[in-house]
Parts: sequence; structure tokens; C-alpha cells
Amino acid sequence: MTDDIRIEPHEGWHKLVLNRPDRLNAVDAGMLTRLIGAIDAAEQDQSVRALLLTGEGRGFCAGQDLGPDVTPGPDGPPDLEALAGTYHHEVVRRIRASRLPVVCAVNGVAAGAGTGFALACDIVLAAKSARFMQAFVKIGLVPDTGASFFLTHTVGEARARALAMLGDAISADQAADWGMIWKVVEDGALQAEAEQMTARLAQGPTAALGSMKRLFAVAGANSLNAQLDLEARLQGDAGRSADFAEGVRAFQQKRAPVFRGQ
Ligand code: T3D
Repeated sequence: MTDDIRIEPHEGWHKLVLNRPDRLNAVDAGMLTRLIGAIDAAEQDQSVRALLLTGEGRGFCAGQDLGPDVTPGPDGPPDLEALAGTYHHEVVRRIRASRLPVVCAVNGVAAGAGTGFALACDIVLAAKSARFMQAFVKIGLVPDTGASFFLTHTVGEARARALAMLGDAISADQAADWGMIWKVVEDGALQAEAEQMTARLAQGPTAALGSMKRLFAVAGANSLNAQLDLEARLQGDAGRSADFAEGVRAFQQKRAPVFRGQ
């Protein structure tokens, strides 16, 4: 049994670790199948209320493993449309559609698909020494794993185009300055801070956090009126939750709320 995806269960949340440090956690189809399985398992387990994604060693993820999956064989070139659609993009879809808040701790270089996996997450922290790189152009590919979408929405089109076309790496500080990620953390403090944040989210109003994901998923494309309608509908759902009742009770009683995620 390979452990290239390590699942570390904690009280109320799971840490998912990309674990192929000798290749800077470059991913192949098998590894992505196991990552999708780990996300699905957490999704179905009601005791899990948040996820943390990170990498082992000095890299976060160097993108697609440039090995057998993408090497031309006797039958011709690899089918990258199928590879991306079946594996890389399913990870992005799972994270975005998840009912769970997903934190990403970018512990080192995030290249190619690695950047897409990170930016698919809800809150991205990066170690000071981490770098983000649209490596695709260097091997004659186009951005995938959501990179063209996420970058356009986070850093704007001018920067997104240059990042994709030049393939230059940017520092974690630059990524934070440009609004691509939430925060830069000193290397030695990254995992502890990301774990604390994930544990905090795991004690939050899980259903409301899930609804926030639904709001932000469409906020960039919706008209204001459509977004107001959706906010009203999801606020209606939140208003009927036990967590809302508890939140208001706790406020009135001047104590911290104990959310159960319902
Ligand atoms: O269908 C589809 O969607 C296709 C897939 C597309 C998505 C993609 O992700 S395409 C982009 C694929 N990734 C890359 O092109 C990045 C390749 N890696 C690099 O450019 C560099 O490794 C980094 C800039 C990320 C880091 O550089 P550095 O100097 O810190 O480390 P290194 O020495 O290059 O790498 C360390 C080891 O990891 C090295 O192995 P070795 O020599 O010690 O045995 C290197 O070969 C290995 N490694 C790094 N990236 C990959 C990899 N092995 C396989 N695949 C990789 N992507």
C-alpha cells in the first residue's frame, strides 16, 4: 500500500499530505486517485468539519509527474485532455464543491498543477520560502488545474497572462501582495499556524461555511441582483440552523458559541 497521500486524522478535521518528497510531491494518476478518495471519505464523514492540504519535505507540489503518464508511447502522444479532466480537475472540483472549508499550507514550491491545487482551497497560507510558478510554458503546455481561472480572479488578467506566458516564479510575499493567497508565515511556524486555523474552522458553523463556498463560487460571474437573491436564500438556510440559534444564544449570554455544524 503506497502512502503518497498521507491522511492524518485530528479531532474534527483531517490533514491530507502530498507525500512524494523526493519529487517535490509531483503527482501522477494513482496519487490523484488516492487524493480524490481521501477528500471523498472526509466529505462523507460527518465528524470531519475541515480539511488541511499540505506537502511533505521542501516542496508543496511540482505539478504533474513528468514521467510515464505524460511520456509518448508506442500508441502516440499522451491524452492530456483525459488526464487533466479525470484527475487534476476532479481534485479542483472536489475541493470547490466540498461542504468543508479547506485550508492549504504551501510549504515550498508550487509549480504547474501544484498552484492550481493550492488556489482551489479556501484559505491559502504559504511559507516565506515558498514559490509559485506557472511551469506549463516551459514544457509547451497551457495552464490547467484551474490556473487561468484562479489567477485571473485573484491577481488580475495582466499579471495572470505574464505569469502564464513567462513561467517565472514569484515569491510567497509577492503572491500575498498581489492578493493570490491569504498570508505568508515564517517557515518554521507554517504547519502549526495552518493546523490552528483548520482546527478553528472545524469548530465553526460548518453548514454556513459550506454556504459561503457556494456564494464565492459564483460571486465573480453573477450580477449583483442574482448574488443578492442567492445570499438571501442561503441566509434563510443559515437562519434555520441550530448553529445560528446557538450563536445568538451565546452572544446574549456573553459566552463563546459551541457550534455543532448543523
Ligand atoms: O494532462 C495534464 O494536465 C498534464 C499535466 C499538466 C499539469 C502540470 O503540472 S504541467 C507542469 C509540470 N511541472 C513542471 O514542469 C515542473 C518541473 N519541475 C521544476 O521545474 C523544478 O523541479 C522546480 C522549479 C519545481 C523546483 O526546482 P528545484 O531546483 O528546487 O528542484 P529540482 O532539483 O528541479 O527537483 C528536485 C527533484 O524533484 C528532482 O529529482 P532528482 O534529480 O533529485 O532525482 C526533479 O527531477 C524532481 N521533480 C521536480 N519536478 C518534477 C520532478 N519529477 C517528476 N515530475 C516533476 N514535475
